[in-house]
Amino acid sequence: MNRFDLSLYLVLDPVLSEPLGVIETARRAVRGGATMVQLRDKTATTEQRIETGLLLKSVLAGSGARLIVNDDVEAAMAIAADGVHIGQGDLDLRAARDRIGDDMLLGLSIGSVAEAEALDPTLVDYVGVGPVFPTATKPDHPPAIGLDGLQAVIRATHLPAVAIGGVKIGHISAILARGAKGVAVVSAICGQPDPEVAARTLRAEISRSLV
Ligand code: TZP
Ligand code: MG
Repeated sequence: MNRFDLSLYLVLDPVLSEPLGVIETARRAVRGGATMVQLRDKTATTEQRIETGLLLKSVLAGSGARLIVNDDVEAAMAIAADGVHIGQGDLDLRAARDRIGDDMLLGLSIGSVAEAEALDPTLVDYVGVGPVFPTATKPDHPPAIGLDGLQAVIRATHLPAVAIGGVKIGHISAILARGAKGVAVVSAICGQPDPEVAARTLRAEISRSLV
């Protein structure tokens, strides 16, 4: 299986990435140390995700950062992305794994111990756990689980976990202390005056917290 580093996982939101846009935001964030980049565009078509995804791929080339596509296996396959991320109920995990094969990464969103216990760990490479804190970025999100909830969910799965939802720099040391391998952020990078500086600052705090 593909190696990957969850420490600073950027989830791109096209609206929040204005005025720079997702391509320039990703370029700068990776320069600042983002290790994973997820294209998450709920309203785009597969063709549009392929177009954007190919541009992202060229921007990430040589950086070591992994490119993940949210919820669209066909777009991920078409651009030969590093992986796909799916939510609860989005797609059948087995069908997604069968379609992408063993070499692409498969990430799954979970938000409870029950969801952690229900997943087949042989199908999934990592889990996104949250929302840890309330966030305006995902208006319809289920109740935030907090740091204790994060730890409980992580302990219920042996998969590497990245924490998501309302994550700001001040939360990083507590999140990593609860067992997460990294943080996934939208608004802490997208729409920041300089996504490179934002990413570099987050990355420095992650490095400090990991020692
Ligand atoms: N899934 C759970 S919370 C969330 C997603 C995509 C949004 C996180 O955005 P932000 O701005 O980092 O709180
Ligand atoms: Mg989804």
